[in-house]
Amino acid sequence: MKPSIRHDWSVKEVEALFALPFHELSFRAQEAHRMFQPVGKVQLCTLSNIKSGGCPEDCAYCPQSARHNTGLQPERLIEREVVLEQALLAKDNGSTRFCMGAAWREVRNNKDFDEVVEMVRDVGAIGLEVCCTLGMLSEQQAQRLADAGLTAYNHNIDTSPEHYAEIISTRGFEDRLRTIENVRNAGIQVCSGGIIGMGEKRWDRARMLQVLANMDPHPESVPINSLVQVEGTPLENEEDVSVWDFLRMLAVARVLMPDSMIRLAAGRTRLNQEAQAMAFQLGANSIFYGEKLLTTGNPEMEKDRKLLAKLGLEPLEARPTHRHEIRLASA
Ligand code: SAM
Ligand code: DTB
Ligand code: SF4
Repeated sequence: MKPSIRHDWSVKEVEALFALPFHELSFRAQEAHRMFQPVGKVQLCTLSNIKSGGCPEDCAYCPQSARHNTGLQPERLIEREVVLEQALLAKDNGSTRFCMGAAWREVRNNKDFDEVVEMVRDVGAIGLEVCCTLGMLSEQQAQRLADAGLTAYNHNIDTSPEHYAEIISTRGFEDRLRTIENVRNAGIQVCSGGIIGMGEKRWDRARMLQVLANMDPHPESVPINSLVQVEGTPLENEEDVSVWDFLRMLAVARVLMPDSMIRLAAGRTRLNQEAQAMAFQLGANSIFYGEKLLTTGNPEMEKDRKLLAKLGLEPLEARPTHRHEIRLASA
């Protein structure tokens, strides 16, 4: 019998998981993985930065904030046709989820949003799962995206509520939770995770995972990023996260949220093939696939294909939102 999925974790319990001997934690994570996840499958998600740079928020990690001098040229929303071409290419390359990111503080009810809604329709129509990450969102805006067939919305809590103000001053942790709630209420899957390596303590990592794990239901996908230190951001001189800490974070996330996709997200270029193999063994079952994340690098697709083949892992099939479901949701 499957153990029940819990939503009542205390920080102490989560800290205790972090403190387990590595192989003990590894066993717990593999047990959870085997019980709840399809064996031997990895989800491949491709990112597209549909609106790059010039963001008014001051997120200390982010190269796209207008407040940091990273030399990134702010751009307008890219053309719908270009996005469709990128999505077709991603599909040809074996991706099953396409995620569109915009460097916005929040979504506004303007022409750009109308255009994004059409992009969601286009990407869904070619049979890919569609994800967006556009900043804060009202329930009505979430509903419009749901009606267009959006599979998931990415909105990370980024760090613990206690460490949040050290990283971002232009919005609060509660704002993040409100958007996640709006996404959930619109019937869209929630994709929410965070970043490690931003000067937080192990307690903050446990606390961040506790917040995610006590959501009911859990976010369907949980990206775990390790900070990419970008020159010109306030966090440019942070130390690299140790590979062991990255692996532990993924493993604890797997134990807490056995039914969710755990995504080995930013920072993968710093992991060698053996460390990535270990991440998959500990329960990570989703990656960003394609040579670029939003503005920074990601492993080459050819290398990823070889790695998956070597490990006998196969891409997870897409479960796109079907047209009839869209009609039912909007009825
Ligand atoms: N503007 C929207 C928002 O903040 O929700 C969407 C785009 S934002 C770039 C998406 C996520 O990327 C952030 O929440 C953060 O977790 C992650 N991210 C951004 N810069 C990063 C970096 N340098 N290293 C690791 N993760 C990063
Ligand atoms: C997430 O958790 N990581 C992705 C995606 N969601 C949008 C973004 C990572 C961005 C890394 C820095 C960059 O490339 O700009
Ligand atoms: Fe970057 Fe998003 Fe923060 Fe804007 S809101 S600075 S795009 S992470």
